[in-house]
Formats: sequence, structure tokens, C-alpha cells
Amino acid sequence: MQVKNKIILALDLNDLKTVNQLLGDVSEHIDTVKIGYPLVLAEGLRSISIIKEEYGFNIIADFKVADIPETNQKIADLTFSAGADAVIVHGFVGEDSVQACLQTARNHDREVFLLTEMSHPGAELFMQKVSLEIASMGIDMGITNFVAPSTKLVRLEKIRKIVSDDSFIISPGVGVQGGNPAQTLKYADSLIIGRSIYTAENPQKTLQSIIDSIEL
Ligand code: NUP
Repeated sequence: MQVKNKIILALDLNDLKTVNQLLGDVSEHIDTVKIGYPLVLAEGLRSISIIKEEYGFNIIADFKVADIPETNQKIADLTFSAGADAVIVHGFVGEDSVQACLQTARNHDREVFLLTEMSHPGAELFMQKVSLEIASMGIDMGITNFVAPSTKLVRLEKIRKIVSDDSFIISPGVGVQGGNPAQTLKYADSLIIGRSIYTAENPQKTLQSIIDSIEL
């Protein structure tokens, strides 16, 4: 999977009709979308294959997989069989659980994004204490894709140092959560953006203005 564009659209919408309306407006600027629980719980896992077939985007399934290895393997298997190109996996559950997803991804010739530290304020309480170690664990395991927060640039920079420039970092928290697109791209390769675009009165114009702001 190659993510060329700097913006990954988060499709946290509750129905495929609204998704199609949104994608009709913005699809020319997008090559990768992130699909998580809201859409899949509302419309089923088939949302992944439907969007993949219709638009041909790379699809990252944001399932924040965090179970025992055997269950992780089943979740990852179903996710890749549905057509996802990559799945987001929690690191705090430990190496064996992450390894189950990584091995399943390899079996399907797909990818894993390892979630290091989250973007919301509450992540400071527990996650921040272990996120750098999670990043190191990922590197030791041969993982090259990471998720790290746009809302905490100091943390994002630290995570970038650990995973090196050879890794690909996608960063959520831009816009509504407070992260700045251009600043974030000093350390991340691509931005995950949801509400700033899909709740905008004119999503196409809003996306274009974000693109202009990062290309300056
Ligand atoms: O740390 C994370 N923060 C985060 O916001 C990890 C995530 N996967 N996300 C997801 O990114 C979140 O679930 C949502 O789908 C997206 C950010 O959306 P928004 O704040 O731009 O609307």
C-alpha cells in the first residue's frame, strides 16, 4: 500500500449514503481513507469492500485491535478478507498480540499500523508513560507504519526519532482536536483528518484550503 497524499480522510460517518456524498465531493484529492467502528457498526464490514470497489482507495481499518493473540488473529483475518489494506493495532497489549496481527497481515500481503500514543488529553494518564517503548517494540518487530498524535508535537517528535525516517507515521488530531497540519507534517508523513472535513459546509473547499496550507 502506498499512501501518496498528505491527507487521509477519516470516515466516521453512520451511513454509506452520507459517505458517498462526501466522497463525491472530495475523492479527487484523496487516495487513502480510514474506516473505523462508527461506519462498520452501522453498515457492516462490507462498507470496506463497497468503498474499495467504488473508489479504489487504500483502506486503513481503524479497529485499534487490542485482544489476546488468538482473537487478534481472527479480527485481523476478517478485516483483511473484507478488503482492508491495513489495520491499526494497539501496542500496549504487548508483543505477542501485535505479532498475531503482523503475521496475519503478512499472510494476506497487507500491513499493520502500530498505535503508539493517542491524541486525546486522557492519553497522558497512562499511554504517554509507555508510548516510546511501544514505538521501540514496533521497530524491533520490523514494523514500519506507526500512528502518533498531532496534538502533542513534542511527543510526535520523540516518536519520530525512535522510529527513524525509514518509518511511515500517520497522525490524527488535526483540526478539531487542535493539531496544526503544517507543524504536524514536520514529523509525520500523512495527516488523518475527519470532522474538519466531513462536518464542513463545503468539504471540498475545506480540504483544498488544508492542502494549500501544507503546500505553502
Ligand atoms: O490517537 C488517536 N486519535 C484519533 O483521533 C488515534 C485515532 N485513530 N484517532 C482517530 O482519528 C479517531 O478515532 C478519528 O477517527 C480520527 C480523528 O478524527 P477527527 O478528530 O479529525 O474528527
